[in-house]
Amino acid sequence: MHEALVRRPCSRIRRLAGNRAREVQFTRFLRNDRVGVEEMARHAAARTALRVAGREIIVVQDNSELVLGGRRAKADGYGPVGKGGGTRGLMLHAALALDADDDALLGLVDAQVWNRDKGKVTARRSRAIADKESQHWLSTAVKAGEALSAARGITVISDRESDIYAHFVQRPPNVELLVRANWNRKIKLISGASTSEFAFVDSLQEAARYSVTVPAAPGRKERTAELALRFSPVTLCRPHPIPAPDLPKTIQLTIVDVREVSSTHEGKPIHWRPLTTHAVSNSKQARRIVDLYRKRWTIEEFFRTLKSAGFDIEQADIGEPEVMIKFVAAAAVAAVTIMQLVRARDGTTEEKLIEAFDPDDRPVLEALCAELEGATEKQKNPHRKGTLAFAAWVIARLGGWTAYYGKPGPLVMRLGLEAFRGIKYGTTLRLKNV
Ligand SMILES: [Mn+2]
Repeated sequence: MHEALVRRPCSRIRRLAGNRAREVQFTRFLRNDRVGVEEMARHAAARTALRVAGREIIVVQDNSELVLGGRRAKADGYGPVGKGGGTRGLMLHAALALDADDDALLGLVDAQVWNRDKGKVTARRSRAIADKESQHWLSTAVKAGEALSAARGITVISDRESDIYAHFVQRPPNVELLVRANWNRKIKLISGASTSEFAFVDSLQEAARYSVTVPAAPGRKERTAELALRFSPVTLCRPHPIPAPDLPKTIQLTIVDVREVSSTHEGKPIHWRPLTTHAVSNSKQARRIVDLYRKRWTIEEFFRTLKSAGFDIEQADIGEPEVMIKFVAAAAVAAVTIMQLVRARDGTTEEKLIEAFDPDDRPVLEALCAELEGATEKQKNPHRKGTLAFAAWVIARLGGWTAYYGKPGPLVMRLGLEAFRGIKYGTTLRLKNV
């Protein structure tokens, strides 16, 4: 299944399957009760776990809505997504592991896919949904702690949606958290008095200033931003109404505040207040917290790969939510491999081939490389054997990239993997003398 997903450039199941017999086979696979999302996610996390030993790991987690349609999707039984309740689809919660030092993408840690229940959307109901869905942040942190226990350290990073008191107090002992603050919580001062979190941060002395390059984004040019840094330990008070009476009354965290000063651009200036369980005692450490938080964008890139460039998951034509849920999970696993190849293509990260391939793939990739290389320097694989960049060059060439123009993207990588799996399957057959 995973192979077929990375092989086919379109997620419509009929085309994915290729022919009627395979369509039946696929649908049977997806309908099979024993193949659940949980099992697929656990399997992927176990593969990721093989790569984390002794490394400093960050796990970036986030939610994404998969919009599948309006009235017809509703009739098929898909729950509400997006604002207004007019659109229907599924929810995906995913987490990826990265090396904190060299940013290498190591694999999927968790994927949860669900269909919101189909009742009327009322304020009270959306509150209940929010409470239930907040559990995904907590359970991903638990899974990360279990699956990646061989790591030297684990920091789980997430955006403002996950600023949940229970998230901080119930984290596993081997997991640090880094969460962008969302709520202006009550905090306790050393004097015993209390104040609000954001007013407290505003009153802190600037600890340092530094400049960063903010990359271009849709509707925004690249720019240099000057940032002012503040940080302090804080004691957060348990929110009211008490979410769960057994939670401790306070928790000690560190708050870092980074804000853009001397802003000349028109957009909103940067202002983040990351909360973390890491201790921070100087501005260098505070800056590292901000730099770690910026690595969260990888999970956004992952959702983009899944939705557009790679898989067009939102165009999938599957009328049964239960089947679609499994399809999304399988596509999530495959999308990580595509991203690993796209990221490795420039050869700047020194990632090894085994971060994304099986050991027996290596001789096949090297044999293919020899065949694909041309006479000119430009047509030679510039990367060292055994690196993921070497594999990415081969896969991109197989996917139709000429080595002359541009850089291969997710679609080329998918086509290349399709070809590679086909060739490898062929060589396996030959070796077995079939
Ligand atoms: Mn989010």
